[in-house]
Amino acid sequence: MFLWGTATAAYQIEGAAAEDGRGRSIWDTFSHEPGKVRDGHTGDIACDHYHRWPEDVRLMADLGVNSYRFSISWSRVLPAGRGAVNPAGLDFYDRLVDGLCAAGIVPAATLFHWDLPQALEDEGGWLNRDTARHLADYAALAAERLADRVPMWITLNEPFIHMVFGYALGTHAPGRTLFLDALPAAHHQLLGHGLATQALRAAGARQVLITNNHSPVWPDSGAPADLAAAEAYDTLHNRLFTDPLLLGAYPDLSAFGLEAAPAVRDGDLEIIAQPLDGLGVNYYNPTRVRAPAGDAPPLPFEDAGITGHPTTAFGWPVVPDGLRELLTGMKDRYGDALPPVYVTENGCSQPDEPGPDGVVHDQARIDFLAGHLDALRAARDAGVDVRGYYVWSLLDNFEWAEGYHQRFGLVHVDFPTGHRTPKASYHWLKEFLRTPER
Ligand code: PNW
Repeated sequence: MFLWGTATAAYQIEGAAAEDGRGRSIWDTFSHEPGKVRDGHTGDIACDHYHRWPEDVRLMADLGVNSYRFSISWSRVLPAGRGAVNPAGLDFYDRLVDGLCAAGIVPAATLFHWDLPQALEDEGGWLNRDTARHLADYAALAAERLADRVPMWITLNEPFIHMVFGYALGTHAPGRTLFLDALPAAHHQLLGHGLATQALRAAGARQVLITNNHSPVWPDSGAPADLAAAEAYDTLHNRLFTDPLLLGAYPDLSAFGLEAAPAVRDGDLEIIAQPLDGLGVNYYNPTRVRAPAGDAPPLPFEDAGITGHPTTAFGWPVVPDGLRELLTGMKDRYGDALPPVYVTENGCSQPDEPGPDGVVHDQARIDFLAGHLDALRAARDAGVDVRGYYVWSLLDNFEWAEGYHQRFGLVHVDFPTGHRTPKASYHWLKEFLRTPER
């Protein structure tokens, strides 16, 4: 059965930040620090999904999706990241999973969608190798409770974006500005993925995946310097987090002045490269890259920007065929080592306010989805084994450093009342999901 779903993440929708024993995460800390999130928005209340989840399950059932990708808040389940369990936290996900199953929706649970327990950050976060082991212990706990009903487990969401924004540039929690010294956070996340995979399987998880963010990379010209820049960017964005999983080795990092990936110990790559049941791929847009200006540039590439395409409210270029290019390119690169692919996120932000008729006429989102679904079809027809597609996102939600300013939902959410109204794109997708040929 092809999985058609919507995706969300705990900190972006749940709210109830201090309720029922939930511990603090790095996003609670970061969002409450003045100047970090636009207009001081926080996820304290968000979509109040913690209380309104039955309505959200009904919205998905009515939409006609057969799967839902959500994330578990680590600090709701383990307030200090390890040690004492918060039973009320596990109970919440238990109720949600039961509700999904009753509605015929296959749950796909992500363990880590960027909301590290603050207590673990205080010990170094992903710069500390021990965090990998704590992820595995948390994975075992979650799976022991839920794996009888949750067939699909995703260890990490976009470790690349988490490393770059959280540890290299500091625009996301935990707000560190380490630039290339952030790289141990790459290896420790991957090690955590490997250890968590073992723990999940031991606890009865049927399918284990990881979700990586990928972007087709376009050189700005055919000049050798631009080609080298594109290759360097491709290494960082696409290969750094996927080669170790599928090929058992890090890509060549010499363009970054490194002889080897930092923090790697003997035996780590065997743990990281265990077989996967699927690869989650998040696609938003391609990246055009050129050679950097100056004599001693900090990085071996520069963003050249993409013109000639429509853009989302975020300013991201809309290039539907990039999804086909990405998926067929991954099959070319990894061949038989590429497991079944699940597009675990794809979507766009739009300034969606209801019109005078109370309806959000998000035609640009309909065009976005129609184009990307065509590209998905083309990739499948070209022989890529794609088994799922999840729209980001079910609801307008807390869009990280942008707060509530970027709206990605198929369903409009009025903040802070939390009132939900399906947008035109929701009705369009519902029709799409009803058609037998897709
Ligand atoms: C993803 N980029 O993040 C995340 O998984 C979601 O939580 C998030 O809400 C969604 O995409 C929309 O932003 C990304 O700059 C953040 O390329 C940044 C990028 C890509 C994905």
